[in-house]
Order: sequence, then structure tokens, then C-alpha cells
Amino acid sequence: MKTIIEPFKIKVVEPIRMTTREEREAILEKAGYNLFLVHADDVLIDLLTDSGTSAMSAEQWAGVMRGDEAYACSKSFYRFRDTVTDIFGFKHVIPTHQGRAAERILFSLTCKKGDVIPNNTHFDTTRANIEFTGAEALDIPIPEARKPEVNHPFKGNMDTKALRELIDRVGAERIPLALITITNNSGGGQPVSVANIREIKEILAPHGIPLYVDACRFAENAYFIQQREEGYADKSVKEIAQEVFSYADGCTMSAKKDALVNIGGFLCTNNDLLAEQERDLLILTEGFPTYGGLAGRDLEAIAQGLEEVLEQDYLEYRIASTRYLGEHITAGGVPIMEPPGGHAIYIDAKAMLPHIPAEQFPAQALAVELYREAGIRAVEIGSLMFGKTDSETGEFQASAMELVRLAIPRRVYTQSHVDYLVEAILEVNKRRESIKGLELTYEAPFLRHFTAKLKPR
Ligand code: P70
Repeated sequence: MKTIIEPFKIKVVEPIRMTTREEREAILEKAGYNLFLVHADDVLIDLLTDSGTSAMSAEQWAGVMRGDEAYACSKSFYRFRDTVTDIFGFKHVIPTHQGRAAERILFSLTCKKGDVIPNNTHFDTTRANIEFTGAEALDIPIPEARKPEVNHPFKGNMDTKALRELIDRVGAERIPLALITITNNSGGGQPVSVANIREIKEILAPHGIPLYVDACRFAENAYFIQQREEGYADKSVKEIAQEVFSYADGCTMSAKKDALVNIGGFLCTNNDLLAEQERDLLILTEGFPTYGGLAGRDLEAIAQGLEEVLEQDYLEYRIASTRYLGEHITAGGVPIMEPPGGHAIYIDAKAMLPHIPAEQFPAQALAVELYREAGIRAVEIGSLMFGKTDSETGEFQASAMELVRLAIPRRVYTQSHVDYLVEAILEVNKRRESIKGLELTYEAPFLRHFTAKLKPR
């Protein structure tokens, strides 16, 4: 059979509700044209994020019932730890309430002012947590990564020449660690190849710089390797993931993505001394090291989710359904970040709305328009998220790209939902020339996109 189907049937359903255009207009105004501030009840199809929005399986819910809620050394912790160790292979596994808690603990112990932390591309909380320590978060993706229209099988790769130059320029002592984000979220959900990760490790090792993986979409990344990288077609995604992690010294993980759960994360390392310091900090702010701010039932659900996410049928369906959305909107003339990514399709708002300058947030304007048209909630990944106004010169620094990310929650929407999305996006594309820009009326000092208020120009 050629048709790729959802490899599950549906046991529990949740209603979704359509609003009228007039209602949505009022909702947008009240929310300051920031979709983070729109009530989920007022959203028909919610593509704000694939984080924490997965549908859990019957086995995961069974795990929730089995969760051992002992404060210390619960049975659920050992199931969680053993599953993580089996796939990720690191010596120490530290549970945290989500990815950014792992980031904060890792960076506050390793980074300081004057340091530089390279990555293919730092995502929002990773960049903010590094900058919060005074260190610099540096993006060095391959040049193709910044050109939406260019096709490349591993567009998430790091520019290894730039990594070598960085070490020569600033010296290894100012680089306490390097990161690689799989898949590259700010850059279109694009995968990183094994060859690239191996080369990064070879560059770092002689300088004693550890490599950490920002691992939240590791299974989708491993599937792309299996499909695209020479020599991996006959390996299982689990074997590929194990190989990827074998080149690293640790990882941060938001379990809200590829562990198919609604909350959770973890931090791993092979460094004994660092692990000890991490556990001390964990006790201070998150919880005892065998639960780290999670309930025993959450640890069970993560362990089960990590096994399910590596199933070949699941990944085949997952990547095909994302690609389906991408192919249908590009066939209708909508420019996207090519090729379609793993967890999301990214519309290239710079190309679609060339009449809106970066300082008027074209991708935010497009995200607002998709909500206005059809009750769809997407997220801006552009100058609202990553742009800055220099506090001294008042000069506006735009983000490299202006993207609208349509993130697909795992196992949640069906093909007819995607057909509805395609219709709505093509409808908005027809009248793209009439879409107007936005201006900021309020912004927080960091991670401004979460709470910003805007108004139409
Ligand atoms: C997303 C969410 C979270 C994330 C990530 C990478 C590569 C770490 C984290 C932090 C964040 C988000 C963005 C827009 C709307 C809603 C949510 N990414 N590293 O959707 O993990 O959230 O568990 O602290 O992508 O991409 P955590």
C-alpha cells in the first residue's frame, strides 16, 4: 500500500470550536495582536507549538496510573532513568520540569561573562538562558540554513569552518561548551547529519570543549538520518539516536516534544563533578534528584513515550503528515522554508509579504491574519522573537529570517484538519498584498514575544 496512515485509532476526543470573524477581530484586539495571549478555547486549530501538546497513548495513561509517587528513589524514576540511559547513553540522568530548567542549571554552572557558546542555532529559551549568565550565544549554521528557498538534506548542520575559526579567534578557554540543536528549531526544523556531529566532536575534542546536544526532537532527527544519510538506511532509528549521542558529552532535553508528554525534561552528562553540582542546584530549585520537579506519573509517561517515539511506523506517519502540509501549500504558491521540516512547516513571510519591512514584523502580521481568517494559531519566528532595538543607538536589528511556524502537535490532528489548513493558508495568500504590518506597544526585557503587545500600522 502506498497510502501512509495514522498508525493509531482514537479513543478520547476533545471538541474544537469555530468562532466568527467578528469575534476573532475583537479577540485579536484584546490580545494586543499577540497569539500567546489568545485563549485556547478561541482557537480552532492550534499550531502554536508541538511542545507539551502531544496526545498520549493508552500505555502512557496506564503508566500515569502506575506512577510511584514516593518522594525519594521511586520505582518510576528507575524506569525513566533506565529508558533514558538505554537511548541516550550518558552516565548521569537528572530529571527537570522542562527543557529550560535543564538549560538554566547547565548554563549557570558552566557559563560566565566573556564566554561564547556556539550552536547551529540557539532557540529562544536556550539563547536567553545563556545570555542571562552574561555569556554570548552564537549561531553558526551552514550558510544554506539562512536561505529559505535552498534545498539541503541536512540544513540543520553547523558550519564547522566557522567553529574552527571561533576557537582560533576567542580561544578554547572562553568556550565552556558547544551545543548542537537536533532538529534545528529556529532554522526550520531541519536535521543535522551524523557526519556533521562527528566532525564537530573531532574539532572540539583536542581542545577539551564538551559537546552537548539540545535533544528535544532527537527521534525526528534520527529518522531523517535514516532516510537521507548514506550508510544509515538499514539501521533502526534507535541505533541511529544512540550513535548520535555517543559523540556527545551530555544533553538537555525538553520531553514535551519527542517524549510525547505534556510536561517534563532532563539533563544528562558524563562529567561526575558537574553532575554533582547539577544535583545540588536541582535540590535547591526543582526537587530531589529522583523527581526533579516532576510527579512519578510524569516519569512513567516519559519512559513510555521515549519508546513509542522511536517506532518506525510512527515516525513515517509523523514526517509524512508534516510534508503533506508543506507540499500542498507550496503547490499553491506559498513560499516555505525548504525542504519541509520534521515538526513544523515554516512560511517564509519575507518572501510572501515583501511590502512589510522587518521592523513591522511581517511574520507576526501573517500569523495574525491566519487567525483572523480561519481561527488557526501559529507562531512568529522572526524579528519579534529574535530582533532587537539597540538601547544605545536606537537602531533596529532584524532577525535573519521572518518565518511563521506551523508546528504540528504529535498524534493530535487528522488529514482533514490539514486540508482545512491548506485551504485557509491559500486563501490568505490570495490577498497577501492587502496585509498590513504591526508595531510594538509593549515589550519585556527578554523573551519579549511571549508577552508583547502590538497594534496594526
Ligand atoms: C517550541 C518550544 C522549546 C525548546 C526548543 C529547543 C530546541 C529548548 C526548548 C525549551 C518553545 C515555544 C516556542 C513558541 C511557542 C511555544 C513554545 N521550544 N530547546 O515550541 O524547552 O519549553 O521544555 O522549556 O525548541 O519550539 P521547554
